[in-house]
Amino acid sequence: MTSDIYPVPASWADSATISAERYAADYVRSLDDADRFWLEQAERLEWFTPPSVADQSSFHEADFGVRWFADGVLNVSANCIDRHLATRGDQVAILWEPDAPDRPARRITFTELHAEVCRFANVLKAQGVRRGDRVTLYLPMIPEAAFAMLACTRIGAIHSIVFGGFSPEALAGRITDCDSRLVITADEGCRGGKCVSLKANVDAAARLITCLDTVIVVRATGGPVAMQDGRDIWYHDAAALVGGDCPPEPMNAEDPLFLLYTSGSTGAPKGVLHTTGGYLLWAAYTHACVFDCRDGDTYWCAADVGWVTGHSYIVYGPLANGVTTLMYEGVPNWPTPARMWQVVDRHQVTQLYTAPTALRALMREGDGFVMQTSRASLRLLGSVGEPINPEAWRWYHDVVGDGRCPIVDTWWQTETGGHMITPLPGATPLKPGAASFPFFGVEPALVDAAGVVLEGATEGNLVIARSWPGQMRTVWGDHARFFQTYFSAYPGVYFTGDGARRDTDGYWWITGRVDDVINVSGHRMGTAEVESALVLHRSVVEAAVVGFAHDIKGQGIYAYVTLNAGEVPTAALRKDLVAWVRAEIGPIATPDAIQFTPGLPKTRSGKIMRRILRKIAEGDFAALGDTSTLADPAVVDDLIANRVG
Ligand code: 6R9
Repeated sequence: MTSDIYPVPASWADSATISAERYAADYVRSLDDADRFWLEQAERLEWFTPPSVADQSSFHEADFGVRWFADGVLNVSANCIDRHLATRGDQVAILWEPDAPDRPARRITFTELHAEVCRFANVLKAQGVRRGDRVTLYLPMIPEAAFAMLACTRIGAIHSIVFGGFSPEALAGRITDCDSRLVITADEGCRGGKCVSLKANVDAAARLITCLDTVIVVRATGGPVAMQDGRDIWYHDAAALVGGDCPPEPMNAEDPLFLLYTSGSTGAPKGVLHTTGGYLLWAAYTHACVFDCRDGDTYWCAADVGWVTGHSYIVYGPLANGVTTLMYEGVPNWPTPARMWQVVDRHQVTQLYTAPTALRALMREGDGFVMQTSRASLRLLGSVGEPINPEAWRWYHDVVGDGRCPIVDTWWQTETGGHMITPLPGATPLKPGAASFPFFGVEPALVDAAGVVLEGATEGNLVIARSWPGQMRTVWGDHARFFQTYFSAYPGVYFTGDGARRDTDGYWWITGRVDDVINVSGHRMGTAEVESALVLHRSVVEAAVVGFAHDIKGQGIYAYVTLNAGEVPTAALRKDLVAWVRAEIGPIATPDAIQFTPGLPKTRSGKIMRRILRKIAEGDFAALGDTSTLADPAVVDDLIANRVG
């Protein structure tokens, strides 16, 4: 690990909202005088009824629950739009850059956003959507995705966004789990010059389920679409029939805001539920402190709205703060590896927030593509999604940012709603690869396997010792699973699933997942999900999936597959299995390696020893550890001999 320290640049130290002194003082206050601190922060939002209480949460089984600002009443779209109209009506709210660089950008002002969102909300109402109903969004990265999200919040409907890269099967599972009767999609989504028919995927999903009765289709590309009578409606037709006025629905702070499905170490993806007040405050406050945007800034978070990063840091955080947010339809390296830097120049981007996997892929193309652009507008760089290796960090800092811009390496999760451990640009001297210090109100701790709290410079399992406003409230339809997943391993604290190290200067370094979750190109995936997909194939009797270190993706997917008796392992079958997993889950779950094996290493009680499988996938045969508890130690030799490298 590196010990370099990059001091706070003078330009930031002089002007940042949060200085080092302010961070130190307010962090202590946020823990020692938490309720007062959070009621003060809540004033950042506009409430119909301001809250009189802050934290009423408990992580203990007897009175378990997460609750914040419980008597407050507000509306998210009013906070993200209406309250800016008087002061920023003509300012661009959403600046949209299309996939193809020769197509025009779209600039939607706050006034226009208000009109679009009100109209969209009225379309939903006309379709019978009411407070508390679930609406599934399966959309490309077009402004209508943000309009639809905000329209849901305006009328108190709960949105559930499914990433456009998920397959019809995955989409169907997420629609039925929350019993959503309406889906909003588009004709096609285009990324990297290739168009995918999202509407056709919705049609395929609809054939697998029964709850869906309305599909609203946004015309994005004009590509071919089959409309089903009585179920499918063009958005532009429906919009022409409704009025443009839609007052925001007063919502309780603890009313559900959105659901987002995410992978865990066991079972099917779970619907993470966030609520109205705490989530919005967390998104807005972290966004304000971490990115420190000023009037005139153009802030770009290069994520997809299908992931939590897109929710909190493309839409809700920046818009709540009245910041111009750039939304990019395409991919980082098309039509050229210079594309991201060209977008930065074209729109004079001031803050850029992206993922290490994109940086590693672009870094590999050489510095030339970066150097042909100016990037002089950039003041701050951000990283999210996985640990950033020091090499990629230095390239980002030295080449992309010309050594001028601080990097905020933000550690957080779908479950946390927003940043948890992160540098603040005016307060934190940086160490490449360290997430550095906890945000206000966040109390991280390290525990060993037995749950004993570890002090000083050490490494362990990362837990959070108290609630924070942006914390998820439940797993949709399964509150017991919420407790079981996050609060049962170490009683009284929230278990993140990550490992971390605290160094002698008190910096926090995230070391990666300690459970059966892997991180492929910044996308979170349960190994169990890929295994379930594999065993659905008629040739497969058993499968075990592990992650392995991958230069670009961070982690790759390595699958061990046992075939049914009589099945012959062939290259064609291997190809077929890869296609199968892509169809079951989506391209993001494409296995990088499939190894056919007559058996898996199991204990006598039948538990698969994943530790051994991980080592073999890594090619690390020397350190397999104790294999004596295996029912059949000979499988290990076969696994080593037939490793796919
Ligand atoms: C925001 C997001 C969460 C998991 C998390 C951790 C990894 C995210 C990180 C990071 C190291 C960072 N992770 N940011 N690891 N440094 N800056 O990515 O949410 O998709 O739920 O993934 O991603 O392992 O537990 P999500």
